[in-house]
Order: sequence, then structure tokens, then C-alpha cells
Amino acid sequence: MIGTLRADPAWAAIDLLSDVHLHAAMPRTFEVWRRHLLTTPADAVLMLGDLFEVWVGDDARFGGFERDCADVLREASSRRALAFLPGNRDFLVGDALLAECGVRRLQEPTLLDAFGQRLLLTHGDALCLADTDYQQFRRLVRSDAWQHRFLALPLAERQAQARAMRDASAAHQAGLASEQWSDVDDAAAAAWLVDAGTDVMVHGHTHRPAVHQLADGRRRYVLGDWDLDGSHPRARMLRLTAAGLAELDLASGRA
Ligand SMILES: [Mn+2]
Repeated sequence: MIGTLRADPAWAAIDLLSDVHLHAAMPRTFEVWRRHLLTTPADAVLMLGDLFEVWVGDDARFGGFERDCADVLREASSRRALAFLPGNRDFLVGDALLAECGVRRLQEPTLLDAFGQRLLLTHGDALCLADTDYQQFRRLVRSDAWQHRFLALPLAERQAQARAMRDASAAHQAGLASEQWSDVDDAAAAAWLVDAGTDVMVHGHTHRPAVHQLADGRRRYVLGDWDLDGSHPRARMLRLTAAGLAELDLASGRA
């Protein structure tokens, strides 16, 4: 089931970003994200998953770092349209957070119709088919039964379990060469594009920003992750206007 988002006729620019991985231990990343949401010249900001490093339930929004993030979303949504499509880290973002903060939820995937262009937006993890362990895990944690059980746990217990999952995932990735990291399956991406009736996909998740040319003139744009706290500062995103997609990197001041 493909969602749709039709740009408001008054809009002139739409920002597309993903994989900000907001986390209390990354204050510079938070600050650049905050400033961008509040000051971008774009009329809309579409956040395509893994906005948060982890989200264990909307009850976390009442305190600490999560509250700071919610405050930014609420203020930014009073200035421009915001939308969120869930990633593998933050698929538990619920309607309570989004409604309170004025953020529209996007279906996975969503067909964006803007400025005479049609782009299929997805986080990207559902297309990493070679990682069959992950796909099995994804089916489990996206099930209503699992989510119902998990969200019934005390907040501290959910946070502890999420930390353990992050550590296990980092340990798994550390044991692989970068070319072994899972990537989007081009044939599956092309099939999604055929279904959606368009030629251009934008996704994140893999942290490997690029433009891939697929067969029959189709293209797959990959968003980058954000990290302004580490040794390789980066905050890449795409801006869609009537002229097409343009790359920006907030870390280099070219935005
Ligand atoms: Mn991801």
C-alpha cells in the first residue's frame, strides 16, 4: 500500500533528510538539526526515518532529550510543514508525538507529487533483502503483537532492551567489512518504482549517499546520515524544487 503526499501549490522547496540519529550524546548534531528545522528556506521538511537513534515509545517525550526534540518539532511545525516516515530505529514513534508536534505521518513507502515530479520515498530497510536475518527481525518487531507487548513494559525496561539491541547491532556491524553491509536490492527497488508508476526513488538507511542509475532510466537517490559530533562532520540532504533534486551538506556550510 503506497501512501501519497501532494505538495501544497504554494510550496517552492521541499527538504528531504533521514538518518539524523538524534541522541543525547550528540549535542552538535541536535543543534544543527534544530537550527535547520527552524530556519530552512524550504516550505516542508520530510524526515525519512531514523530521525532518532532510538525511540522506545511516546511516553519518553515527557522528559529529557526526547522532550527537547519534541519542542523543536513543535516550534518548527508552526513555521513550515513537517512529515515523518518511520525508520528501523524509530518505528515506535506514535500518533501522540506526531499529533502534539504537528508532524504528518507518511506511509512506508509514499509517493510524493511535487512541482510536476513524482518521487517514491522510503526509509530503505525493507529493500535490503540480502540481510534475511534483519528482514525476519523486521517482520517480528513491526507486528502488532510484538509492539503491544513491548510498549506494555516499563519505560526503563524498554530503554535497557533498546540499548542491548543497539550494542548487538553495532557489534555485528563491526565484524563485517563495509562492502558486506547490507544494501538496497536494485531489482526490488525497480519493482517498487514500477508499482508506484514513477522513475525516481529517494531513501536513506544505508548511510551511503549516492545516485544510482537503474535500468530503463530509473534512479535511486540515497540520503546520507548526520554526524556533527564525530571526526567526519556530515549532514547531507536533498532539496527538491521545480528544477529537480539538489544535494546540500549542512556540515560544509554549502546550504
Ligand atoms: Mn535505518
